[in-house]
Amino acid sequence: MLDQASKQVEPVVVKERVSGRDSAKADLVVVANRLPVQPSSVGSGDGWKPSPGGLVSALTAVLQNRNGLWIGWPGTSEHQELPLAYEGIRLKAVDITKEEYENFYLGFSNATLWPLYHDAIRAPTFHRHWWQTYTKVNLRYATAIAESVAPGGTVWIHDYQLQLVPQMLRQLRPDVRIGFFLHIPFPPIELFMQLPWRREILTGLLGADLIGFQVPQAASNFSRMARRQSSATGTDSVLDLNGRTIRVGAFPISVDCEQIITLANDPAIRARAVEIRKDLGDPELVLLGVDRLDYTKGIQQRIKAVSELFEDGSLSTDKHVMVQVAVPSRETDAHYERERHNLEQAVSEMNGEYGQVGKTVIHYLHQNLPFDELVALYLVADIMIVTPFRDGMNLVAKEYVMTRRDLTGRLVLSEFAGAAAELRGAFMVNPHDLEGIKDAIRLAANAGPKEARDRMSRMRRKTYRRDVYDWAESFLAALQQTGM
Ligand code: GDG
Repeated sequence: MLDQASKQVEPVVVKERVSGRDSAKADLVVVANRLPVQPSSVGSGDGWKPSPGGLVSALTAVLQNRNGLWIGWPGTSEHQELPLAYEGIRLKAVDITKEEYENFYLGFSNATLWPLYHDAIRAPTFHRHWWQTYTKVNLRYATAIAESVAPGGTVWIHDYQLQLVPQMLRQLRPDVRIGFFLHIPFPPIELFMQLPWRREILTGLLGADLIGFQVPQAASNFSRMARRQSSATGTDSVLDLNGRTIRVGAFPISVDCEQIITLANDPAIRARAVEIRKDLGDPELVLLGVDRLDYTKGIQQRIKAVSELFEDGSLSTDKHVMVQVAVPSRETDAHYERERHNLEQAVSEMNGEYGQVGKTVIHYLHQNLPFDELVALYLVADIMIVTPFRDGMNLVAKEYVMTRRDLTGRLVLSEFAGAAAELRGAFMVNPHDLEGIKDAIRLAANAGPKEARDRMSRMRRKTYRRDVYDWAESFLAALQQTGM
């Protein structure tokens, strides 16, 4: 399919003289499925607001000083005039129709690639018409980039929705440097082999000069797969494809540490944390989970574990309480709808079984909270439970650690989150092992203050050493070192 799509593309003639810098063209282009702004509220015509998150801040910062442009989908198919710039960087929209959104985004990206790349926790669905739309939309992104990047410029493409873009762009603009970063895991060979379009995806990615992953294991999975399914030769970190060198490596993403520390020290947020604790009935111990409501995050398994701890008396209604934030996500997908239904049933069973009048054992919020409120919750949480079955990194774990300046919090963390490689001070769990999760929560609850302090300070030091700005700079520095 890629070959067919590529044949339709006439290489863009680069008209500018390489020596003359055209300021209308960008020296650095960031390309992501979404733009850093989103409609204030769909259909209201109220305008745009920045998309939240450290990633947007970090990428905005690297674009600001480099004549940068961000290309992405505005998050709505309704026609609203997009601002030309955000925080001093230019924006360019790629339009996606409602039907394309269904096939490209909800379909191929989220119902084929997402489950396949997350250990096939849910069976991936393969549809040829989804794939065709994925190819078509990727080509639209590649064309938009080719029209916008300055001669010899640099392009940084993000994530699983855009894996064909590197090779498409290389054909259109062989003069530019291309980096690609995958935010989610890259699966082991046995799983990736299921994909009917595995060769096309590999060819797409191999169009980049630098391919970045969250952890070394993902980089190695990719390189092994490339050597097996394409004519690439080489090692896990350097591949040669028809005389062209492709670098492959791990660039673990992080959070905006200073911003989180500032929020965690903010008197208003600290006061809010005290208030939340009081509202929860001033318990001895607060357990917290914060996730997008996604079947990869292991939320139900965690709730079952906590529920059994109430049942066997390890936790008691008088002293312990849990809060679970489940941010609404991909709600039109049947798997997500079922996940929500089952989760809400588990929550209500737990409260029905162990709650008392005036005492809820698990507080469940199916909401997208303001970040300040999230930080207040992190400050309240004595034990943070992060138990994904598979996760590229997991920023929640790193955010929690950065809020805990007093070194009192404890983190229970899945071995299968990318963050586990760095946050060695966590109480590690295999998220499939219910008894193991229970043991880890018991251990976390019973750890003495010194042990908790030692573990937390190790995790804070490690996280603080490399924030999201370092991540972006290190990826770009590695990209600049690739050969042209
Ligand atoms: C993908 C990969 C990788 C959560 N609830 C609220 C809220 N959040 C914010 C958190 C955090 C972000 O959402 C979640 O990031 P994660 O990393 O935990 O997970 P994914 O969304 O699956 O992200 C993942 C990441 O990309 C980056 O590369 O780590 O592995 O799957 O920042 O703070 N934010 C607000 N309200 C909430 O209720 N404002």
